[in-house]
Amino acid sequence: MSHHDERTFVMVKPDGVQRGLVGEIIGRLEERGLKLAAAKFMQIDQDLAEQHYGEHEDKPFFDELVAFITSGPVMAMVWEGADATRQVRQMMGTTDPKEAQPGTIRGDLGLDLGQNVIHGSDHEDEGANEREIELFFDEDELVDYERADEPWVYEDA
Ligand code: IDP
Ligand code: MG
Repeated sequence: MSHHDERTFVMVKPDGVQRGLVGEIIGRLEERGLKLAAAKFMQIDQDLAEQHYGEHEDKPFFDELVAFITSGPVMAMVWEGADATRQVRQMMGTTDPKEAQPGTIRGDLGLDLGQNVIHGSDHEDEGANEREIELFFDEDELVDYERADEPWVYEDA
C-alpha cells in the first residue's frame, strides 16, 4: 500500500438517496481525486445499524438514529486516497448542516442535524475507517486498481 491508499467508509444516508444526491456526492469525491474502491446500494437492517452506531448507544437520539438509517436504502462505499478519512470529513462539513461551511456537502445540501445526507468514518477515532469497512464489506468486495489520472493527482504516483 502506498500512502495514497488510505481507505475510508462513506455512506449516502437515506435522505440523500431519496433526494437524488447520490450522483452529486459521488461526483464530488471523484473530482477531488479520491478513488472508489467498493460500493453497495443496500438497506441496512436493525442489527447492522446498531453495530454501526454502537458508539452512540447511550445517547438520547440513538433510537431515532437507528430508525432513520434503516428507513430506506443507502449507498455504502469505500473511497481511497491520501489522507482519505480526514479529507472526506472536511468535505462533509460539521455534523449539524446548519453550522457546516458552504462548500461542504452538509453545508451545501442539508439543513437538519438528524438528516445530514452523508456518513464518513471519524478520523479522530483510530481505526474507525477499517472497522466500518469490515462491517459493510467482505475483503473480496474491495477492488484494487489504478485510476488513469493518478499521476496527475499525485506528484509521486
Ligand atoms: P458524524 O456523523 O458527523 O460523525 P456523530 O456525532 O458521529 O456525527 O453522530 C452520528 C449521527 O447522529 C450524526 O450524523 C447525526 O445524523 C446524528 N446526531 C448526532 N447528534 C445528534 C443529536 O443531538 N440529535 C439527533 N441526531 C444526532
Ligand atoms: Mg461519527
